[in-house]
Amino acid sequence: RILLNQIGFAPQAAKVAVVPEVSATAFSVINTDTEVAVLEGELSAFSEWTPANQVVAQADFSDLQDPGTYVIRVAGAEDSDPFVIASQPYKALNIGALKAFYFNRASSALAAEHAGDWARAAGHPDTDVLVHASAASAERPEGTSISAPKGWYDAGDFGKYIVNSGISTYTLLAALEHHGAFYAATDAGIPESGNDTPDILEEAMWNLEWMLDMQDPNDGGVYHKLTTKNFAGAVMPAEGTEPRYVVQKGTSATLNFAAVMAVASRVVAEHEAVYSGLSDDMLAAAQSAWQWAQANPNVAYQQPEDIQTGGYGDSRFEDEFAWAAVELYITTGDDDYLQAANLESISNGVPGWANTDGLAWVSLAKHRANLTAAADQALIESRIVELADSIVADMNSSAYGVPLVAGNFYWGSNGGALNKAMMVLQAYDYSADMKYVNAAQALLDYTLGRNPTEYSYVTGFGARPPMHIHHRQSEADNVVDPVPGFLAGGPNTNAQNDCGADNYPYGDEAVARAYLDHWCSYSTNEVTINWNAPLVYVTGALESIYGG
Ligand code: G3I
Ligand code: 9MR
Repeated sequence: RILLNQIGFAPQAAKVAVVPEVSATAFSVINTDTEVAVLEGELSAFSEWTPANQVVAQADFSDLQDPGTYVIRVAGAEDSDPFVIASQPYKALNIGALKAFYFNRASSALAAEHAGDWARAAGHPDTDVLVHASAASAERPEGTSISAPKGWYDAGDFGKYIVNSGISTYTLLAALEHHGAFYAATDAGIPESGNDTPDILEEAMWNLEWMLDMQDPNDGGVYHKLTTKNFAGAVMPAEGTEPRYVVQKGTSATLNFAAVMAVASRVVAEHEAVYSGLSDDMLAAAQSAWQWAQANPNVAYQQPEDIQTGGYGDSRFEDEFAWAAVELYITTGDDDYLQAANLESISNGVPGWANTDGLAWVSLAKHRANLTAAADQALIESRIVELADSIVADMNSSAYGVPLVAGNFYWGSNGGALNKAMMVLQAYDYSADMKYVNAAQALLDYTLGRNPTEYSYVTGFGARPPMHIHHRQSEADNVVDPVPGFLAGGPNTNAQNDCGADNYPYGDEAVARAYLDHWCSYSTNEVTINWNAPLVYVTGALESIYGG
């Protein structure tokens, strides 16, 4: 099959399809209404993309800009899926991806008015959460009850994990900070839509309110997670009624919290009339978390013996220290935080829940016009541009035209691809060079169908989306379609034996095909907030850049 982005393209976007090995050397683009070929072109030379073990050529039809619905045709191959060229091609996807967060809200019923077929009862009030032995303190002994409602379920499970909430919430807030005009005009159809604040901020607020309750007011430390002892079965949220605990304070959770609250403080400050006093409270919370981490700089999360849910353990803290310091510096203008960030020793890289260095550079670059004189502007630019140029180079040497290499196919690879897209877009801000936008477009194309599994990896979007994501609501709700707007984790070469050894298409060692659309495959087909967040970011950024 000819592979491409199954949704389509903005008129001025780079447009590429991938063509399997055939003897033809030309392609045509057919308007599906008229059956007329509106563009004919030469295929690139065929070459191998090792992650897919496939020899392919590219059909570049960027010149076609007329709005319409089309397919790509090559003699000897099956036609591509139909796609559109249209203005705002990713507006609905951006809203869907944001709305996935709403669908994963804890402590709230979802009304049919907002949730449609996926309306459901409230689950996990989390107003009576027990302090686990690992989190006990003099003021809050083991078994004490605290209240920490709201927040998003992390993923297909019902846990609420601070570390992963950190990058996810940051990415939504960054989307708003970077592309405010786009989000001011977005109506996501959530309960708060129509008030005076952007929906993306309202959605982030659902999690920020929970995060604030995860800080122990007695010392500023932040609990690593709020969880049951074991994963629930495939039940609806309201049926997940096992006791919930807050577990162990740690350095990584506390610094994630500090970073996100520092960002939230400056974002909320723009809406002081609505959130009176909250900006100051968030900054104070960020600062007391920072103080706790100064006093406890090396407390790695150790999963207690009686807790089996997600670990999110991380023992490298320089990146979280740098990120928190940078966000506090940007929000306060205090050079002491800049010094503490020790930026010369911090590299830039594609972020993930355990690697937050890149987030520090993103924030510095975006706020560069307002930094103090002590900031090394040349260093910031070089960190951003060097990473982006390496991504562009990977795109140019890939037969698929997609900047992904064999090492990128780990648990959550689709989230990794979109975080890469987010990072390459930061360089566009410095030079307005479209090569950076084209690389981000290629990565989005990859997740929406320009990949060897032929899936568009987002539920409800594209011709061939996943139907059986590892997501408890989707599995338990008796609705055929999964909850829409979720990005599946994607190919994973370290896939667990979660569906049995015979059930994986791994035999050919094509790493980009190591994916299974089945509920059992949590290592390739789960969904999480931290993979959906860059889907929101990238779709909003491309809409904002292409305009129209
Ligand atoms: O980052 C390294 C990379 O540098 C290296 O090249 C690669 C090669 O092995 O490994 C990468 O690390 C992987 C890491 O994910 C990447 O973030 C680990 O192998 C992999 O085991 C790890 O998987 C994590 C998984 O939990 C198991 O711990 C996922 O990131 C993480 O998203 C997932 O999180 C779970 C929660 O625990 C529970 N809730 C659901 C959620 C999603 O499945
Ligand atoms: O559903 C769980 C998923 O959220 C996690 O990412 C995954 C790995 O920690 O574990 C899943 O839970 C499985 C458990 O680990 C083993 N028994 C089957 C569970 C899935 O049904």
